[in-house]
Formats: sequence, structure tokens, C-alpha cells
Amino acid sequence: MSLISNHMPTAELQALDAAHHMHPFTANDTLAKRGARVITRAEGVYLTDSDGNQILDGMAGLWCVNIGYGRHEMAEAAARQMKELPYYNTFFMTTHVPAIALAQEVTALAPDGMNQIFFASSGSEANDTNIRLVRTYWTEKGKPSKSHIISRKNAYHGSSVGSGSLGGMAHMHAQGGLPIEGIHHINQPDWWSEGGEMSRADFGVARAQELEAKILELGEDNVAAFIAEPIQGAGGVIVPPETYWPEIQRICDKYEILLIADEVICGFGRTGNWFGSETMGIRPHIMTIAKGLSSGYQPIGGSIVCDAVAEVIGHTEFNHGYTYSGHPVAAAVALENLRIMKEENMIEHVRNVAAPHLKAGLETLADHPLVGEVNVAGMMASLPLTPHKESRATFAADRGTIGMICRDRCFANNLVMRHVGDRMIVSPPLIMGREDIDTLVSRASKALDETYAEAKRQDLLKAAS
Ligand code: PXG
Repeated sequence: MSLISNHMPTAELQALDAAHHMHPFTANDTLAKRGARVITRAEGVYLTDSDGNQILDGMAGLWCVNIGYGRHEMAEAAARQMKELPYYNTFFMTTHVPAIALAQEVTALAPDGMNQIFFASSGSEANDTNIRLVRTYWTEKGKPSKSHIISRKNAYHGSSVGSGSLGGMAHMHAQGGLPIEGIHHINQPDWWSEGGEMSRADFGVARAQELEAKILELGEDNVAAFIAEPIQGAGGVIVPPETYWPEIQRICDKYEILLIADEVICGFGRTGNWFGSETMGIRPHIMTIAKGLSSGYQPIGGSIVCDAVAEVIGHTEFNHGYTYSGHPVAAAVALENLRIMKEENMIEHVRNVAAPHLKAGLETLADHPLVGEVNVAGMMASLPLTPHKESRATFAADRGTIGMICRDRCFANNLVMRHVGDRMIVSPPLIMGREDIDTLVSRASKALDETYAEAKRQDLLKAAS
């Protein structure tokens, strides 16, 4: 038994954490000085920290705990599977029941004509799979020159070398020699920040047409695929103009470009359908999944592949796979998660109750002096903060200064709400009911008021010139 229990004083846990634990996307020396927040348990939509605070989780962990915390059926599914078959691989002409059952279940939920899945343990791994899938597909089709992949700036597709290259995060590319060869990034459909004087609709078409321009620049015969999140998540919940996706679909069809929809955040109910592709009306060839597949109770992800691509890949030995592809315990837990989602009508709950209530609640914040606009799509939302709504101005202070103040005020009010730069974002568990959502909105409102007061006190309300 580990000596590190929940009963140790917070400061001791923080000191041990600082001594040995390197955190993701963190300057560890800064964190060591401040001390990490220690989460000790969680139930429903509330986290408990080592000081006993009850914090409303407006981010569903990291966009994943869709069914909420503390579902004992999930633990029981894991324990049952561990006793029966804790591990076996799916290489060497072998399979097992949890992988078979989950593959059947997930492809039954997927859009028509997507009947195969390649398993991974995360979204990053699944997107690495996708790079190899689309390049192998075109090679097998006799068009090996079709190897370039087009993605978008400010996209997030994971943190491995391959998936980090697909992503469009400049600060990630700056470390470790990314992107790998043959990955290109066009601009994102972020009207609030980049739309200038254009109407939302015209901007959506213009940004989509950057895909066509990039295909023509690279040469149609050299482009394998376009990858995008139906709604950008980690980039700041960027809900594209309605004109964007139809134009992207037209272009992919015209030039025979494979469309990869990264559903890691949008999948499994977040947008009010099983997949964001349905919400956005697109027809992907491949969908990346992870997070909500197991509600984060176990690490599992995968690539759902359309019949046309799966058939071509099936003609060759696909030299790719992970020790934990289709891990039986993770698969059993994912199956239990999907059972719970279906039996409790979670998609209908999102569509008819939670998402409309979240939208109505957050829209009451639209008049707040800091809130530029309120973007809500299902159970994900963003509020860009601004010193001047009419001109959609950014702050003169360094990007993220006001967002960070607001994030801290949210924590002080026992709410997890993230900031991306100066955009505040939420992505709550899908099980949230009206009362939890009201609590979320009232805590966010208080945090915004406190942010305004603090920004005023520090003279940070000036617009960038
Ligand atoms: N695709 C998308 C759309 C994601 O959001 C991944 C792929 C990678 O999944 P894994 O399981 O390898 O992490 C993600 C992950 C953030 C944040 O700060 C978001 C993610 C991961 C870490 C941080 O919002 N999304």
C-alpha cells in the first residue's frame, strides 16, 4: 500500500508532487512555488480537493467525464473484466470479447457506412494512426503522391509527434522539431478574433476556401486528407459560422480529399448528437474518438473508418498497432459507459434539457461589460472577454492576463472554468441538470464581476491599439 494517502496535509502532498512529478503543459518551477491543487475525490459533477472544498466541474475533467463521477457500475465493469481477462492483445490473429463488443457497439452508433474501428488508448495515438491510415490508403490506391495532410492553425489533435504536428498550436511546434513533413495548416474559422469587417457568413466561406487554395497550391494529386474538429475545443471552443462546413465538404468532395473529423471532444453527446459530424452535417471518412468514449474512466480511443477506406487498407498488412489497442478492461468500461448513456437517454437530455438551459443561462451573461459574445454549441461554450464589445478589441495587457484572473476567480468561487487566452470556456459533464447549470452560471457571473473589479484595480481594461 502506498504511503501517499488522502489524509496527508496538502502542503506535504504538494511538496512531494513538486519533487517528483513533471506536469503536462506546465512550467514545473512555477507550479512548485505555487503548489498544485490536489483533488482527492469526486461525485456527480463535484470535485473535492485536499482542503475539503467542493468544486463544480465545468470542464468534465478534461472534456471527458460526460456521465459524471462516481458511477459504481463503471468500477464494477472494470473489476469484472480484470478478474476474467485483464489483458490480452489483438495482434497475431487474436481477438477477445470486449474488443469485439465495443467495435460492434461504436460502429452501430457511427454514421452509416462507417463499420470498422482501429483501437488506441488516446486521441493522440488515434490521430497518429490516422496519418498512417490515409497515407497507406492512397499508396494502396496507386497514388502514393497523395501524402500531404491539411489541418488548421490553433487546432488541437494531440501531443505526440504525429498528432502534435497535425495540431496547429505554434507553441507546441516550437518545441521538439514539429511539424513532421507533409503537414500544412490553414487559418481557423474564428470570426470573433479574425473576422474583421466581414459578416460571419462571408468569413465562414472565405476561411473554408483557404482549403481549396491550399489544395491547388500543393497540387490535388499530392493531398491525402483534411483533418478538423467539428468545433475546435482546446483552441477556445470556436464555433464556426454556419457557412463553413458545407463549403469544406464541397471542397473535399470535389478534390477527392479524405475528411478526418476529430471527434475526441465533440463525440459521444457533447454537441447533442452522438457525433459532432452529425451536428455539423458532414460526412467524414475517418473519425477520431477518445475521451467521452469511456467518460475518462479508462484511457481508450480509436479511429472509426468508413467502408471504402477500410476495404482498401484491408488488402495490405497495416504495419501499425499498440500494445493496448482494444485493451479489454478499457473496452469493458467503455461499453458500460455507452450502456449508461443509452439507458439514461443522455443524448436527449443534452438536446432537450441541459444544452438549452446552459445556453439560456450563459446568455444572461452577454450584457456583462467584459463578455464579448456568448457561443454555445450543445454542452460546450465560450465567452471571449474584451475591453470593448463593439470593436471586438483585445486587451492591451499580454494575451491571457485577464483570462487567467477570471480562471482564478472561478476557482475561488468553487467553479472549474478554463481560459484559453482571454476566452473563458466550459464543457461540463453531460449529466448536469438545471440546478447544477444555474449554479455554474451564478458562480461564473460572480467570477466575472470580480475579474472586472480586479482588472479595473490593476488598470487592465485598456484596449490594444
Ligand atoms: N483531439 C482533440 C480534438 C482533443 O481535444 C486530442 C485529440 C488528444 O487526445 P489525448 O487523449 O491524446 O489527450 C484531444 C485532447 C486542453 C486540452 O487544454 C485538451 C486536450 C488534451 C489536453 C488538454 O483543453 N484534448
